[in-house]
Amino acid sequence: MVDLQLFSKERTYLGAITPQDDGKSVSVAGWVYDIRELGKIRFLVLRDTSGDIQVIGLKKETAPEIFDAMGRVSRESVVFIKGIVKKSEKAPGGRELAPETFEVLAVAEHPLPIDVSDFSKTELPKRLDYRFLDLHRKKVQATFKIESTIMQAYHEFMTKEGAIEAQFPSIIGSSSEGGTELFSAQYFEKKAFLSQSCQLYKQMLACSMEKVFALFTVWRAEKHNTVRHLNESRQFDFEMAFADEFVVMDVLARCVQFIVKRVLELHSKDLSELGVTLIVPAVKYLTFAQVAELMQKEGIHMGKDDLSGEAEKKLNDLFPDTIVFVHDWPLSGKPFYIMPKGDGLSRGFDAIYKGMEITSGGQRIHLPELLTERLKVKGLNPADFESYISSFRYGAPPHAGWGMGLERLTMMMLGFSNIREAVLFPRDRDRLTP
Ligand code: AMO
Repeated sequence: MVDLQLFSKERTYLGAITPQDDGKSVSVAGWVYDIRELGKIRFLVLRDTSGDIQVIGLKKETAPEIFDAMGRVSRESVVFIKGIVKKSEKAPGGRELAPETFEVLAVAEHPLPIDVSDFSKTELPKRLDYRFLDLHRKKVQATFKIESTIMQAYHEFMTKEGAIEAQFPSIIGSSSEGGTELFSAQYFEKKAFLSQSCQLYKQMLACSMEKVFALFTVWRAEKHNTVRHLNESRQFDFEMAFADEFVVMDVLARCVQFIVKRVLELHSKDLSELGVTLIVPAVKYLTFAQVAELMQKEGIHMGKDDLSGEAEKKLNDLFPDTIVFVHDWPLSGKPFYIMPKGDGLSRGFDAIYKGMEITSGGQRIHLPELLTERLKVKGLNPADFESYISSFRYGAPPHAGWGMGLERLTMMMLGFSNIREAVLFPRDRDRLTP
């Protein structure tokens, strides 16, 4: 039986083994990716999260019980091996492993319910049904390693900006983005909802702590399945006092550029595994009216107060690898908390990256009377927002912020056509498990 405490101290990760380790004894563990039998030679490819190695069994040299076990073991079973590294020009990575012990820690049943090879053609819905197994695949691991770096880089960037990280309630008493798309919940004798965003809370916090950020889970009860919407998603939220929309658009541009740089620095192997070429995006500012004019010239339809999917794609054709900020957005197309700018315009914006909205934000209303009026215009009842409105009665500075979808950003950076590729366990109209 493998001593796990000892192993955790002695373990060598497969990706760290080089031809220079020739003759070295190593303890390794991982999943059996492939098995090949060539008469008196047995090859087995072992994988862990860092890489893989070819394990070679020779009928003449390898201990008979090990040679037998290598012939019996099933794909994706978990094995622990102690062995000697051998330099080999023919083996991938120029080295292979001659096993001296071979212990199967967990047998994978066969047949596997999905194909987990690097050339798998299993369709996404089936892969998601077996996500735990799908996660054995290199491409899938590369995706979530990169997504982890995206989250860490966001955290690092915000900390350097001097923002404080915050946690907000996920159960709320009234809508934060407008009346629709709310999941309701029973909160003792009261009716409650799952949070649509941390909008109202991050604003209240920014009015005292000045710069705040969160990675916050949101729930939207949108009934339609699309390739860009989830019913549970995560947002990078930022809010800043003494700022208008242009100040926070600049923060966003630098934030996304920082994240992309970090991914480029740390994930060249994962990016090539995914076949992705990534470059640090440029930045472009356009008013909504300018975009409307451009689209008219291009013959592309868009709404009076919203961009169409087609328009977002066109912006990417016109300005590739660019974060396109569309500002001076019509007031009617923005939520109740966005500051009006006059002439039917607002201080709200959207950011489009690689043909998709990744962020929306803007300057907020910090004036209680104006906020009450805007709530009424949007058909909402100011009485439901009393604590939020009154938070602006006692010294609330002008402030602005944004929310960026984690999965949308990952999806666009990695060129996925379906947002579900960027979520470990998606929640959509039909999917509640696993
Ligand atoms: P909004 O609703 O535009 O704004 O959301 C901000 C960003 O979050 C992502 N997003 C989604 N991703 C996947 N599935 C969904 N259903 C979904 N909904 C939103 C998008 C979007 O750009 N409180 C404001 C932000 C702010 O003004 O600070 C808000 O939630 O990338």
